[in-house]
Amino acid sequence: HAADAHRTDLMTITRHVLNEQSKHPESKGDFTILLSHIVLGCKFVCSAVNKAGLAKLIGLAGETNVQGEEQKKLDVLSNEVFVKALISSGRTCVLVSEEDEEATFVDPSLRGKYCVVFDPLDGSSNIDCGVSIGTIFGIYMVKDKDNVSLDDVLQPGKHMVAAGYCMYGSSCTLVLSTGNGVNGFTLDPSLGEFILTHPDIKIPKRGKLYSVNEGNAKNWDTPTAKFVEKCKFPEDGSSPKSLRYIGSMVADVHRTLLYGGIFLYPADKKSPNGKLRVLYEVFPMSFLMEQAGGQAFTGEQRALDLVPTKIHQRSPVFLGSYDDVEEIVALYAAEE
Ligand code: AHM
Ligand code: MG
Repeated sequence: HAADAHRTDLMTITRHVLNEQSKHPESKGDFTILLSHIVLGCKFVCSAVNKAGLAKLIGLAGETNVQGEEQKKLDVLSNEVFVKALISSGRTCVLVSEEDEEATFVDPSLRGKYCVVFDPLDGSSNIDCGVSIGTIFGIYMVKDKDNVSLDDVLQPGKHMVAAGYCMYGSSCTLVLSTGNGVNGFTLDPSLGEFILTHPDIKIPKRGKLYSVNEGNAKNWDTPTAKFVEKCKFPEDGSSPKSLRYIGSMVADVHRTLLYGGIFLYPADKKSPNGKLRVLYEVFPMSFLMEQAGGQAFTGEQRALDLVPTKIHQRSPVFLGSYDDVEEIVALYAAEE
């Protein structure tokens, strides 16, 4: 039985990536090693998030515990774990984290050919009430290992070689693309391994859900306002869409990827560039959406074509099912 084969022939994330890389004869296993360090970071954060309520890890940055040691907030702790894991992999040269103002340039002795941009714990304002949060990452390849600069990460998203996220929810799910489709893996806590549970994810061509912070509506531009109005009062006789908004990007994007629909964090009068960060939020999620057959748009262009000029730059984003994003593209085109 196929189900039996599944139970006894476990496709771990490492095995899956090794299979993919073996199609490239020039591959020396560096990517697999890098990924195993990212996976380690995700497992650490998963375990810390699960214990957060118990261990009182939350909200204690700057305070001291009974041993007189400083307790760290979960996002600070997660960042340290990722930075150290990435450096020690020996496969990275530039790191950009949402938690660090400056990029980290890895010491030449430990340098490898990959640049990693990441948000170690996105949606951390949701920790205290147990809502799903996640880690988001994108990976670029450096041009010249001996001549590394910020230009290596100030690249359009279409130059990424891989992107993914890990969601710490009712289960721990890692979704990854190495530019050849999208696959989802679920952590089996008894094995400590991510097992392929969602092979070759494709987003429905059109969805029944929209996801946006409507509390910002009074400051929206015309295309965004028109689009959301059409979700609620369709003019073509179709059913209205349902609203789902968690306020945690990984969870909102994960649902959009699996069920279809559209997620938007648009520009508004108060935040002309929206809220989400280009390098480690907009790009990785846009990369995954395109790889799953959906699309991602900034209000001006294909999201992955955007060329960032600052590492913490923000951009509006509309991403999800192909046909749903096509509608917002048309509304912006009609504005011009
Ligand atoms: P954070 O980096 O401060 O955690 O903010 C990012 C989060 C995203 O996960 C989410 O999509 C967005 O902020 C929600 O913003 P808002 O509360 O404005 O709706
Ligand atoms: Mg964030």
